[in-house]
Amino acid sequence: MADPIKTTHRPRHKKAHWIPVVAGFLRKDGKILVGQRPESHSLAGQWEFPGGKIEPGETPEQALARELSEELGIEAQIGNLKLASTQSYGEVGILILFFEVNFWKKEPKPIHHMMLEWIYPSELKDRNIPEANRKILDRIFQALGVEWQK
Ligand code: DGT
Repeated sequence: MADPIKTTHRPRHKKAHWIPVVAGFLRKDGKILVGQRPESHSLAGQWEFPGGKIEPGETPEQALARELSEELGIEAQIGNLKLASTQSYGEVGILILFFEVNFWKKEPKPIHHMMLEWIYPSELKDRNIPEANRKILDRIFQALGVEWQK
């Protein structure tokens, strides 16, 4: 008889491969910071929240502080965990943890991104954003305390 609670199509001998990612919601004057992913990377040209992969040995907060320093040149104080999302890219899954970032020193610079922009959250709908974020846009709006209209 077929297993009624089977939830995965992955063959049993294949190990799951997950990559943990952190991203930050940086807010200023009702706007949020997004960066355009560089040409040389996956999802090139898409607008993302600054962040990146957690390295072994790091806490999520340490990883995000490091990524924001490397990518934006800022010294950030990482706030609360607001949201989590998963997305599969072929054989690999990513788990993204979104944190609010309310305080930082220095002005963000596009060290890593093609471009940085402060946009109103409502503008996210019309941007080319990663599917991982698109599919939870309603929850992103809720986390940002913004009215969600389709
Ligand atoms: P990659 O993906 O191998 O070209 O390497 P990186 O270093 O460009 O990727 P990285 O470190 O930005 O990893 C973040 C992964 O999470 C990447 O696969 C894109 C995905 N992602 C989905 N939404 C977001 C987001 O809002 N922010 C960031 N930073 N990454 C996101």
